Amino acid sequence: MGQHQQRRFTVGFGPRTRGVLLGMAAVLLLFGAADALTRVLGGTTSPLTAVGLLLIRLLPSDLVKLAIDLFGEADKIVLILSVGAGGLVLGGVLGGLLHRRRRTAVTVFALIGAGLVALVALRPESGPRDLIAAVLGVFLGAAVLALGIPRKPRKSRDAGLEPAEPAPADPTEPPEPGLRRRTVLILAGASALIGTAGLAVGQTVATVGRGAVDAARRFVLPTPVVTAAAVPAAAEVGVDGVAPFTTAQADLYRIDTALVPPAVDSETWELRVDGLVEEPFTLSFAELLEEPLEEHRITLTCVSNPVGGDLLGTGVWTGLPVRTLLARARPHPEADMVLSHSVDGFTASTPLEAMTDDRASLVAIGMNGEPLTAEHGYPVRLIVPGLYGFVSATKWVTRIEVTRFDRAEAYWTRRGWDARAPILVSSRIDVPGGLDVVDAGDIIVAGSAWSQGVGIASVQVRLDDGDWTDAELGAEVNVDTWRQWRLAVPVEAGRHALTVRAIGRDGTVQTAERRDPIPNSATGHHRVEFRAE
Ligand SMILES: Nc1nc2c(c(=O)[nH]1)N[C@H]1C(S)=C(S)[C@@H](COP(=O)(O)O)O[C@H]1N2
Ligand SMILES: [Mo]
Repeated sequence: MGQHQQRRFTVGFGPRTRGVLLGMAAVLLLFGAADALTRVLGGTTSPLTAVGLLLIRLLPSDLVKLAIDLFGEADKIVLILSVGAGGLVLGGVLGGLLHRRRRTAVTVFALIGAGLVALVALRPESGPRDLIAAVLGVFLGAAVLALGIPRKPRKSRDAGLEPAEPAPADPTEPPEPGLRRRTVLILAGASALIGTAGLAVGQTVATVGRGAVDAARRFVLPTPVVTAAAVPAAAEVGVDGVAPFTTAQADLYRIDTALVPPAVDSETWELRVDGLVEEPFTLSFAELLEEPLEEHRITLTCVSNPVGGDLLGTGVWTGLPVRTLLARARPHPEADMVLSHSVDGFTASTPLEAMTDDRASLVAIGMNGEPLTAEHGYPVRLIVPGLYGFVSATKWVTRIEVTRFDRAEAYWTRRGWDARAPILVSSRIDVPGGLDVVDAGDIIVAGSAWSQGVGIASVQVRLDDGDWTDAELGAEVNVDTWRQWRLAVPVEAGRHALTVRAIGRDGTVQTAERRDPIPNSATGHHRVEFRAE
């Protein structure tokens, strides 16, 4: 068997290709094993998650918002896949370097491994379990990469004792790897498989498995001292296709900068109330449950909601008025802001007034009679009527810091968004849907309108360039919730457009001017085009 034959057999599978495959397999195994181990050990943040979170932090906020707009709830999957693809490319490059620039490849891999462990360590929500998983993943990845390190031909020490190895036929040919190429390929394949399976398991448990974790944590909400009245039937206008007045927690939009909802343990959770106050204090979850809790119906809204979008929802929230806690802490007279902090590093700046006046700002533990789910802030979040979520609705809240707007800045404010962002009067057409085909004649148009804290005075609809006509309103539940509306509109066959605008109880007419969400929400009238035949 000559060198000749072997060469022919390995066409396309030279040491470099093997290195590339091993490098990619090493990265897959690193991320996959660490991800699965993180779940098995009960941690929250795997190296993959930590890199994703770092990217969210580093990427321009416009791009992050764009991704949220483009991919909606799938934005996290897209991010994870991109991180994975980037890792594979990097692993391939390092593996390819193994046989000529071994030291560089090994050093860079070691640095990346150390960097990943450091990233996990730096996450506020991660603990020893996350670290152990990350370190093990890095070691496994390193072991696979090491398989590609070429073995130097034996020399000096045993030179005199054993017959020298035959010199390679071609002196420019690099030394062969320490293991036979078949073995190497099998090991690479197996590592890649294990890594992929690990990722699949890890990521699935991290997202889908949440439901089970939530269920395990379920506790019965204490009976509130103030209960919200039932939603009167007249609040719903009875048109199919209109978003239900009450949004199920599972259907509520989710917007946050956490890839995996942090797993916060209610046993160890604490809320610190401090800053510019006379009497800083800390409250445990058990203590919070003992407080006189109240129920309030409130429509939560995201500043990123596009005109006509569905980044809002309504529920009955159970919690303790924030003003009760602030009264206990006694803010200094110069304080004008509450900076609420979360385990995930998110912060929101809320005017102090919005948490001390008589509106229903809550330290909330439940929605629609159930504990919060992990996605929506378990165990405790804030809900403030009249303000967009990014300046008020901190999930997984752990600290209420009383401060001043000229001293502190919140997460999104540092990224170009407003420091204070009251919700603007707005409305949406739910029926007909865009591009629907309807029967000519009287058609029913219906949707929702909101102006939290102020209330909706009227909703007006216009067909094509016609006059604004007042719609019929569903019963008002309170000024902090949205209001349904409907109107019968006579239409002739052909293409048409419907436009809606809302008017607040303070006389503010929803502006027609189109504007991007940044810095304090999109504006413009929702317009739906359809055809009647
Ligand atoms: N900890 C934390 N809280 C957060 C956010 C976040 O990224 N992290 N996002 C805020 C934003 S922008 C909105 S609109 C609401 C959304 O709450 P939901 O996901 O429960 O609907 O949560 C707010 N609270
Ligand atoms: Mo938001």
